[in-house]
Amino acid sequence: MNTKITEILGIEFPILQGGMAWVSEHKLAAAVSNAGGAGIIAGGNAPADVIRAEIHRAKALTTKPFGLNIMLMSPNSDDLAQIAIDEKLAFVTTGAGNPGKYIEAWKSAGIKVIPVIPSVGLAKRMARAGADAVIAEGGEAGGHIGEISTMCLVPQVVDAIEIPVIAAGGIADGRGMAAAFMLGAQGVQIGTAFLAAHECQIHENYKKLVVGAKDTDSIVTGRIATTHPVRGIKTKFARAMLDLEKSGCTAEDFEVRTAGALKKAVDGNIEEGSFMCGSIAGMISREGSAEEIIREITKVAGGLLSK
Ligand code: TUI
Repeated sequence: MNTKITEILGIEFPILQGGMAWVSEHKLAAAVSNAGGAGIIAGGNAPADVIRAEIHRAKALTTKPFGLNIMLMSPNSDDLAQIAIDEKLAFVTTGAGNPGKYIEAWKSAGIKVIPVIPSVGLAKRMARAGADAVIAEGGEAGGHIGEISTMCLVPQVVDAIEIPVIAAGGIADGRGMAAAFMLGAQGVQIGTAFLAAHECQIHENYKKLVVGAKDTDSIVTGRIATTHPVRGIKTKFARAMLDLEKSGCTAEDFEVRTAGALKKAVDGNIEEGSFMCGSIAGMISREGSAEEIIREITKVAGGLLSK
């Protein structure tokens, strides 16, 4: 399982934990890093001080490398970018935008830079700007997504750039990991499967929705009313939001109705929560520790790849 990604990040298995806003906090990140993967604390929209405290808590739980995910639509991005430097983190992943303006400062500080990209064009720009690797995330992923599927995006990105590619979106077991490697990826990012980790602190209602989901239970909202579509569980609330945008509501209306909905989901609010997760949720059928999840995925992927 040694690849350029394990080498760059100094980890045992080429598995990055998804940077999921409100979900990826210190206990999950430390557990993934302690199990040999790359744990990640997600900044989301949280205030910078809250994230600094999360980083300190993670440092108390692991001596292994872990990273920070910066959601670039957050008003706190500048502060979080600086925190990564102050805290001498091993790596940064970014989402929902172009992190170009931060790359030089991160690289000077010795931080590995790994942007999430939804297209070949952005992958090329990131490679030119000095990124160490990219995460090619397909539309099967949870949360804010691009248009292209993982199966189509990953090989095109692999062909277009020289730096290593990490595949994301729809990968939750060893078969998915092996398939991603066949497409040319040198690592995978896994989010949805870690929602079912014992160390993941989300409300039991959220875990039950993920574990109980079947293949057709995720939908994408925000495609009509906004520029940032989001995939999550098809709850009554999510269907109501889809109806709302189909009825021709303004972007502002939609934002008002969905503001804070991810935090509500993490707190277990079935009526008003946005239970973001990937369309692979249908395959997640039980909870386990982060270590069990990583061991199982790498065992199966390793077996398939060695055949
Ligand atoms: O960022 C994500 N997933 C997320 S962020 C998030 S928080 C949120 N909450 C409510 C509404 C919207 C977001 C929940 N899930 N994944 C990585 C990702 N990045 N997916 C797509 C992109 C992306 C999109 C456009 C990356 C770059 C990009 O660039 C546009 C440009 O500036 O060129």
